[in-house]
Amino acid sequence: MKMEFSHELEETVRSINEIIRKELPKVEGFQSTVMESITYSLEAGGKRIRPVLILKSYELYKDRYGSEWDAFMRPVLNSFICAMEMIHTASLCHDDLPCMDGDKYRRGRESTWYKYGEAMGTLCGDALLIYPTELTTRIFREQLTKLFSAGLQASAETFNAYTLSFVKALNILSEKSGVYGMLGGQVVDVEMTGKPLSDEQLMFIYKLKTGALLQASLMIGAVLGGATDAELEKMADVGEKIGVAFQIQDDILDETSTVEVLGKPIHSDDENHKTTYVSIYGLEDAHKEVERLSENAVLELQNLTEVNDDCRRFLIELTNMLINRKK
Ligand code: GRG
Repeated sequence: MKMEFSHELEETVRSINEIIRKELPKVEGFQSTVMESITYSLEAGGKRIRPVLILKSYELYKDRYGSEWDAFMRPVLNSFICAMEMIHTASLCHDDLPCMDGDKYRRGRESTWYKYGEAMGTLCGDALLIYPTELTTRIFREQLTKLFSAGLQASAETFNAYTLSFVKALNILSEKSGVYGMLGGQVVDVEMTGKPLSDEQLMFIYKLKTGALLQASLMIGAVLGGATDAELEKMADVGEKIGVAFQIQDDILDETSTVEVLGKPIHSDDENHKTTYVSIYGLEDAHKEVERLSENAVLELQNLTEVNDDCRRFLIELTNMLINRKK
């Protein structure tokens, strides 16, 4: 019997939280404060949208290559699930700093810098940015070591396929986080604060600042699941649309929601003199654009071929949920 979407999402998030908890660096040593702040930031109850996208886009493709592929890739996938949530959380830590938005509350509790001080808030973000490389490369190395020490004679072809998928995934994660991704979008956002934006500049910010990590999540799952380059392109398209829709919905919520529901300050765009889709086009057109982008993303998901139908259905429901989300 098929699980109801909301129940399946809850179960998926629960399993993702377990995966993340296992990989948190232990709170120990002279530098334990930074580990404590990492745990605090990561366990603050985010929605885990990006990890869910990684997991489900992996499951769209992974059946093609059988259980051997899955046995090798699953721990690698889990490391990317943690890595993505860490980088996302790093961006929230830095975004909340007094030199950026100066927000004191996030995810319903004190933001990291407000609880641990500005220096530790900065270092926590830095740590969450570099730990993903440490984690993903360690897990991949361990998987390769296991493969060889078990005496399994992986063919050169299999070895190359694993390695290529891993390198592509790490490359996507880095590129979409950095100057050609989230960070690049934030740079323009910071520089243009208080100034009018052209449509092109606004879309640049939305695609990069918010869209890049959501897009990267779908791409990383697909690449670890063994999708072809052409299929990867399609996931990139879907991800971009979901990403921009997600940010416009974020703008709508900043205007229409409450601190209690969002767990962070409202009207912050206005107070920070940010030009947003809502401030340019108004709420009604913003709603319409979120719907238009999501419908297009759903259409593209429906057109994917040779993918797992249950995962496709889940991703379509998730896309519909994101446009109607209240937080
Ligand atoms: C750390 C590489 C790096 C760069 C820092 C500060 C910064 C550059 C970027 C900020 C990017 C940013 C905060 C974009 C907003 C994206 C957004 C809408 C976040 C909210 O995501 P949700 O709703 O949050 O998924 P939860 O709390 O549910 O995880």
